[in-house]
Amino acid sequence: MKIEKILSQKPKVLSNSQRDSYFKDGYLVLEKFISDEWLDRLWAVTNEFIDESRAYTKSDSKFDLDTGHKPDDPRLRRLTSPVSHHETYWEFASKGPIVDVAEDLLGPDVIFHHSKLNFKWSGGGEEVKWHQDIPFYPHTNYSVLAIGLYMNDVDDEMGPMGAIPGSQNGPIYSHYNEKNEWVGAMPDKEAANLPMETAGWMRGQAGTITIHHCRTVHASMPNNSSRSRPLLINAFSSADALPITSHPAPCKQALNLVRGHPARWAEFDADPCPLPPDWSGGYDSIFAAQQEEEQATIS
Ligand SMILES: O=C(O)CCC(=O)C(=O)O
Repeated sequence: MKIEKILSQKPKVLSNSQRDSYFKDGYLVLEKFISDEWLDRLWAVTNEFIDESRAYTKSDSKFDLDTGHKPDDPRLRRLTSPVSHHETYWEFASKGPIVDVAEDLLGPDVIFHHSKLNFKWSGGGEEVKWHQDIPFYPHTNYSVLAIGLYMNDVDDEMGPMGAIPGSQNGPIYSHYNEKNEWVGAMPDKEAANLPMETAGWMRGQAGTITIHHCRTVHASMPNNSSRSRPLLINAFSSADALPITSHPAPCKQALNLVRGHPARWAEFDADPCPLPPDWSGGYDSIFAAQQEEEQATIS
């Protein structure tokens, strides 16, 4: 949906200056936006999954294991598609307070795209290199965003999300390497030219949410602290933004309408978007792609 049209609707939870800031910078942080009650519920189910992962010795479509993962010392990179694994995650993604935020920034008709829980474990949890989300899942227009929830307090040592302000209005970069292999990150040469000194690093207490536009260039550093940094990410689009490639993390909730009405018209943006590989045969994770492990995948 076009920005002017979104802004013509009365916001539910954001102020007009917060909406202006999101559209100007391409990201927004809302400190302690999620209640302790929600956090407790999400932690209860997350702890169950961490326990379940102890029995795993290799990554699969559910658990992406970090180096050194073992039964008495679980280390997870990601729980893929949490909404597929527990109703609480889906309730949060489809009825939780983040849906109001999505509506204020995408317009009244909102589609759920995918979810992931990136742990960035203590003592070296992996970096996420500079990238944009939209090359992983191109849509007919760019009214697409991701909302992250910090489930722990996150400071500079813990690999907070960083974004380059205004980059959502700049080029969309190739996420392939010089051998034409998908690596899920901008080429190092291009990343070196980013105005790094302008990057906004999104720290915050548990319950803080981060919101980034699908074209915003973003990254996060390794977590060298002794605390893990679980970030529960849910991505949404305006209903008039239709995916044009296979869904990288298909699940029964993918592309469900979570607010408003189904679109009767698709909106097309003239700005071209690079295409990812064909995901129809499945995928791994951004971590595997960026570390150039066997297979490449979703942001
Ligand atoms: O977990 C993070 O710090 C960043 C995640 C991210 O950018 C992504 O999964 O697209």
